[in-house]
Amino acid sequence: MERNVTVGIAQLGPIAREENRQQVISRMIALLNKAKQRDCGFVVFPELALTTFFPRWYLEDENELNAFYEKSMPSDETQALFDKAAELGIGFYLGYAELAEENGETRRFNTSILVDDKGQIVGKYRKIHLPGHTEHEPWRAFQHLEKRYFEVGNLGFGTWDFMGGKVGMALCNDRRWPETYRVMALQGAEMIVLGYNTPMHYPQAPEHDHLQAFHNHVVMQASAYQNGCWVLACAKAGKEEDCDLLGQSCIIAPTGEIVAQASTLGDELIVADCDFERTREIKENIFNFNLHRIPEEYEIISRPKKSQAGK
Ligand code: CDV
Repeated sequence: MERNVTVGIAQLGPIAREENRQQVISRMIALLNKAKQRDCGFVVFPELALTTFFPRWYLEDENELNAFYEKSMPSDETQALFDKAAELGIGFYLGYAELAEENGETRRFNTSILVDDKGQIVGKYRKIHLPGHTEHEPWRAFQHLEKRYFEVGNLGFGTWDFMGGKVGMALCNDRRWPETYRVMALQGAEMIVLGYNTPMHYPQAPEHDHLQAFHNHVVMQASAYQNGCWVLACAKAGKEEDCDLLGQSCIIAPTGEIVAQASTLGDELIVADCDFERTREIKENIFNFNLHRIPEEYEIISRPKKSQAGK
């Protein structure tokens, strides 16, 4: 059976704080139309794709903060994206800020979903590795308050039967952690899809700013190879409200090779054919988990931390 999908990475350029959902969604729909012209069956959008990256501000007004979250998905505003994708027969991955009511409590998550080619949500992931800080730190050039505005995701790293393969999801900082990929690969993942917002400036270690591009690719290429997975990575890029965000959206083969890469810091579509069967080149050889993994020697990795998770 052929298990091949043409994927498009729909990198978004900067989204201004004043830009509303409708404006952003019309940019996304323009990329979906381009994806259709290039025969894509699946399109990846970035993390927190519907708004500017709001954790860069310390917001005391709850109404102002809540305006960046989605209370339902699809919502009245995002329905147009779902409708257009379904009309074109394209599935998609979308990152957004989620305001959920669970057991009578309001909860906030940095979330992504998988949507099939008929516009049905088939999978949801809530970001597990939240970077940044909880309190206002005025010494920084900009804030990174993901630990304040989101809870650690409570859905685990899942995989879904999707487009003829096994697909997993992650979000931004997750891509730097080897456990992210390995936990999904142990569940059979053949493709890991993720969106990111990565500032070029890292306030705690500015001496590493020139390494942002290198670190972005080195973690994803190594992880694709070590787990025999396709990795599809979509940036929000460019100068967003005085913060320079890394571009470099890419499609990485299970060999660790980059097969397509964005060349701008704006709205841009990159495309590649991804054959799920190519995962066998790695999964049945050098990283054949059944033959070569020695989990008895890895027990320390899964021991719980003493401190509270996420703090
Ligand atoms: N949105 C992110 O998770 N960004 C982090 C930055 C803050 C280091 C990243 O890992 O790219």
